[in-house]
Amino acid sequence: MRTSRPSLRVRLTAVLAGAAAVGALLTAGATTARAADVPLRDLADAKSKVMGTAVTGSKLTGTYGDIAGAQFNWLTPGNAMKWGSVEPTRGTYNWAEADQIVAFAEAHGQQVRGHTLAWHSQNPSWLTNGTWTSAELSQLLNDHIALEVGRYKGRLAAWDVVNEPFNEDGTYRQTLWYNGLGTGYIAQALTAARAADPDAELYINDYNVEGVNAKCTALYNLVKSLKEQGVPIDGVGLQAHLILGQVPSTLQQNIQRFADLGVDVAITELDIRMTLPSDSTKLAQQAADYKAVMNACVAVTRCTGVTVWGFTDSDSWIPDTFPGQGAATPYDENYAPKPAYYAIAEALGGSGPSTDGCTATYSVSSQWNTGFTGQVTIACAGGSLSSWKVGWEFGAGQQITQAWNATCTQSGTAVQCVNASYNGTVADGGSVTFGFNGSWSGSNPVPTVALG
Ligand code: 9MR
Repeated sequence: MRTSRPSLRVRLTAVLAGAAAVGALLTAGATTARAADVPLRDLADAKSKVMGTAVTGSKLTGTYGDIAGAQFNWLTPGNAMKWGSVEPTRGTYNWAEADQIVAFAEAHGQQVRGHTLAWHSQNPSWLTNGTWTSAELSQLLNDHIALEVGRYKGRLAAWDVVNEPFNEDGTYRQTLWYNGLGTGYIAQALTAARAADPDAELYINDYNVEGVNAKCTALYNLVKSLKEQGVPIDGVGLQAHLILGQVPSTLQQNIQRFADLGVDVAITELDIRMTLPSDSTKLAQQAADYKAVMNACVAVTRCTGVTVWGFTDSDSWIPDTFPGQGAATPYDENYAPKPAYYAIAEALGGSGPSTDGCTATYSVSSQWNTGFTGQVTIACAGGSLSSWKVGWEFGAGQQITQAWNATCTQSGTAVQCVNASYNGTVADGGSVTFGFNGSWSGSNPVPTVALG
């Protein structure tokens, strides 16, 4: 954190007091009640981290708005602050969605991450199709930053000033800015942003820089050189658009090396995509992946926190961009929290889903000389579940050989079964049953089953 200004933490604490009542009210809503014994934002705050999400302004009502307000203490406009959104025609501005998101954040005691000022994508066509001298381009960049950062001066905690400046091999991306102004556009943009809002933390943000690789090393060398030159740079954003099962093993080490340079690190756009359809095995892997990313951030003091790039699968860029891929966020399309949600909560010191009002009952339905068929019924009365997991110990050498309507694994005497992709939801007053075949010899006592 920079020391010349009140830290983000101090500013957050000031607004969170006012937010507590709002958060408590909203978590009582039907959809989130099962999800959040303690909202993610409160768990994160207790760990001195922030927990954010990208949002779409037009959706910030109903369940989407309730969850965004109750679970997160940091918002990033997914598209609303991009140049193409705010100045589609030269000199004609549209701030409606950006203003709305900032107002929503302030009403919910949340910080906002501005996104983004100097990028090669989602620029207005008048800008990209124009012919500009270096002097004109330089003026356009300065004016845009002065106007947009100035508009929200004192209200945004951070800005992704420069977005995605590198190619995969670590060379500079050939963009409007690089081609017209050389590498100097980066220092220029940062300097202009600092002048327009001295209190905002200024970041460079990129993807495929989560693990140590050529692109990330280029970013590291750039930040080092900017620091040495006294250019205002406060942090590095690791976007983290990840693929199932592929969290880089060097993530924590990489966060640490930036921290050691004297800058903050934020995970800015986390999502973890999978090949559709999702199933319980993939969702369990995704939960483990989310937890690994959270753990890496929690482990490094200068990692300020994690923002997910959309919190629900109904508001994610993945299916449009990667056909056949999706289910990348912590909530499903109907706003039910997925295993990834609970993994985030657990990494922040919280617990898994509450099973209050629900029970699991084990019975043997048939038995023969070496084998048996058993079943477990999960029933809810006064509670509900959006996913479930049951476990027990086979104390007499029994062994599961086959299961249906659940995925069961046995390790030694310990059995664990999780819901299939289609039967995780148990409504209040409803029940779900799964079955299995097992082997036995000697005796086949009924074990005690734990739901959790
Ligand atoms: O989520 C954004 C999506 O709605 C847009 O269509 C897309 C266009 O490029 O940009 C998405 O957000 C991007 C972010 O601004 C920068 N990093 C990559 C994100 C995913 O493309």
